[in-house]
Amino acid sequence: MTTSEIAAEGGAFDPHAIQQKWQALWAEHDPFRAGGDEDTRPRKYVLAMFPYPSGDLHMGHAENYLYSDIVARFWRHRGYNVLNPIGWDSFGLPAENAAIKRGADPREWTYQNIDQQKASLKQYGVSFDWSRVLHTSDPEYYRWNQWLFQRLYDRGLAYRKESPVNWCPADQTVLANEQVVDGHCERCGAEVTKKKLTQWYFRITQYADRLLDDLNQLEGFWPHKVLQMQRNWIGRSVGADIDFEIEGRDEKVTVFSTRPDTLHGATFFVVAPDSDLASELAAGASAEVQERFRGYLETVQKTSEIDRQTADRPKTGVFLERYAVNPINGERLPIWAADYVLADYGHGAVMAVPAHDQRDLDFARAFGLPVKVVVDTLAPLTGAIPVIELDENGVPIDPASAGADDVDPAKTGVALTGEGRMINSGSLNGLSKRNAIARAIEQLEAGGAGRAAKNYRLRDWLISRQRFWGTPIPMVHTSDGRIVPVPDDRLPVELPSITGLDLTPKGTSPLGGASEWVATTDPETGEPALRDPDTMDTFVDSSWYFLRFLSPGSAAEAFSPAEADKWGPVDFYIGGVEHAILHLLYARFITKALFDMGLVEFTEPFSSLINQGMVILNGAKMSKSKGNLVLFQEELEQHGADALRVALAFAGPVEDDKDWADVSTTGAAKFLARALRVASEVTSAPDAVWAEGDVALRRVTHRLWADVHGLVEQTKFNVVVARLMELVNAIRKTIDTGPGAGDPAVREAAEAVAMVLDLFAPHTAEEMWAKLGYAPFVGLVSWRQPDATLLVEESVTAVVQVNGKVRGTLQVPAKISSEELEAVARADEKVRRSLGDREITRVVVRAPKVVSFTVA
Ligand code: ANZ
Repeated sequence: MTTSEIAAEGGAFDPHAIQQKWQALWAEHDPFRAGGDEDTRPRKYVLAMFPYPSGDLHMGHAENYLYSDIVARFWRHRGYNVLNPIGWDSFGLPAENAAIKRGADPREWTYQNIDQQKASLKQYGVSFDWSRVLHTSDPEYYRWNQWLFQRLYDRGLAYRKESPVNWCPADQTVLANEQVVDGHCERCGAEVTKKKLTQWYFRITQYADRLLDDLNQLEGFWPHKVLQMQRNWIGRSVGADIDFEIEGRDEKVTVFSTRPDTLHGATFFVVAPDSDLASELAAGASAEVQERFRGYLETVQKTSEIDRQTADRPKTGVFLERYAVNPINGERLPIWAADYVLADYGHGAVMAVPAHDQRDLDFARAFGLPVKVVVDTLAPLTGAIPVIELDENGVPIDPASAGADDVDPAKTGVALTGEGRMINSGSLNGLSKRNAIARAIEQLEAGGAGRAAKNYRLRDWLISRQRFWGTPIPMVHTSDGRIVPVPDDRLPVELPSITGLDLTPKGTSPLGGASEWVATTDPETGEPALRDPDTMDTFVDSSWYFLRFLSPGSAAEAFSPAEADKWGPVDFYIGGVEHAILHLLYARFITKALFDMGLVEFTEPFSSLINQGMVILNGAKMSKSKGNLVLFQEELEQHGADALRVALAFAGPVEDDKDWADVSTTGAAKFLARALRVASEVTSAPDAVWAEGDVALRRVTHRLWADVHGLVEQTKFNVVVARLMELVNAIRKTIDTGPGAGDPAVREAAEAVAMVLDLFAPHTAEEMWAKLGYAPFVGLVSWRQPDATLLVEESVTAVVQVNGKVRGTLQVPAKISSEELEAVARADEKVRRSLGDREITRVVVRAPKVVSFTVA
């Protein structure tokens, strides 16, 4: 059915006319603007992750901004002063790549798309506070990225270093670890290589412990999966740093180990081939080994980190003809270079304990190195529950009968990683693994050869990019080799015009080619100097944008700490699970850094988080290349905003994927037409006293009032829509076959529909509200309280028959299910007596009235 047919059927439902009318009124009166200091209502900050302006909105956006709008509208109805802002994450590669293709300015593409998305969001009826719009690519915004950079630089949290970085050969830019997925560029899919470059970093590792520990506060408020992904990403390991002497070298080499208890079992030593240490050690070896090492290093440099960490890959390596000395027993350990040790984890070197570490064992077996067991994993620990192992036939292996050979890792190839008691380990002998770890650390500390240490998988955040369309890094390289910040009063460092600039990726920033722009002066001496040509990772922009919304357009500060105190942290944040790691981790880090600067009073930016599912089509992800897109604008034009919104909200739980093939926009449009029609039929006067009305209808209305708060707070939006449909049907029934349209209960119910429908179909809801004789806006009306006397469940009398004779009656809730009714009947004392122990051959249940048993 088309909308015009629906309009004909519903009488007055013309979604486009209603939409235009109410959107014009909202634009004129601005009812959804957040209140200022004069507003005494409590505050709520509702936020959906801001969009990237790539073309028009898609169905994923439709879903995201619908959900945040439902929540924003809900809190307004609850009497809160709600902040629901919108902005654009408008720097980044797609704009630049589109510009290169068409020889245009990335600005044009970006701002055109922003305008289109803005118009679409307005048509969609989202209750944003439009007075706070921001675009991260505006100098007025990115100047504060530069300010943030300087504040981090002041505190040693922004720094430059040379190190091997992930390099995307297609996009010709560096990538953060987070932007490398399975060895490939997250954006373009090209295989990522390593390149040694000097880059700018943010020292997020300094916050690793806090980023990890504070996740506990979010338990129950963020999806558990996201918390777990953050934990794994930070990847804290606890153990010891142990210093080893290297024969013929003055400086000691430190290794990180989670198993200092196994020090006596170390039989060799491994360094990452691509570490400086490996090259240095190799340089002292024979010509032949040097040659072999060089060849090996070349292969390793072409191997991805993922491959290097793959467990079942054959082990490779080169003996460097050098020895390390075990600090605990003076044993000489041959030093190998092998690629399973990574240069940038721990210290890029390990003590190898083949008996108890699988990778070391594989290596030892491949190169014939000794294996020494130091933990007897067969020795029971007091109080420990014995683990019974099964052989390949499923027969329990008796630990007492298992000979040492059965478990010797050198023979079985299986490292002993379990619990047990220390053996062959001098003074550690007899201790459990856990106690031995503690004792070994004490011994190392006492001997000055080691200390307790933690290690993280998390790396510092590489923020410089060799691309044009981003925030220029506000640093200056002086002619005498200093690197100095651009003073605050000279910010922003604005991007130059693209005239005469070649944006094609070349491995260095295109900004370097803007010679007039690059040429500047040393802020301290006034001597000629050069600007840093790199731009910032766009995740910097989104790491603090939620604070900028609090001080829209301020030229004096990035955000007002006083406003942050009033509004922050964000109460309800919603977005895609694709941001589970990067964006959230960076925003959490920057919030903590700002907390340490005394600028915000909270340490976590988002108090609660929801990840919405995806909108898919026939089981498949929608994509331009597959040509299976459902177009937002088309849907909007065909069915109107409200039908689209209701259909999406009704399609299923927020977190689930929604298959557009199962979504019924026509069904939603019909429902809206019915809702509007009942409102127009109401004949009683506004502000009626309805205590007298039809009780059955009143019960449905008040059950909605009783449940709706909880349902929305648990984001069960689809259930709320179902309850609205139920209520509209009940109203229809009362009008058609009950006391009629003049009954006060009809008005009461229709008003409830309008007030709650506002969450999903705000234009229709406003129209209903007007038809019911009230002044706008229903979006600002406080919701009603349920009448407790109407919530008591209605009960009915059910009859129980045995072989056709009435044997009992039961008082049961009117809504009882057949299963429940049968169970209640079977449990009834009188019924049980008349059934006796005869066999029941048939049961017929007609809830809530009859249960009929046939017995033999
Ligand atoms: C000796 C040892 C004995 C180890 C044992 C483990 C078991 P996680 O838990 O991932 O932090 N290691 C240290 N640095 C490394 C590097 N750069 N590349 C590869 N491996 C490295 O792992 C920590 C363990 O990984 C460390 O503890 C070290 O091996 C190894 F029975 O030291 B262990």
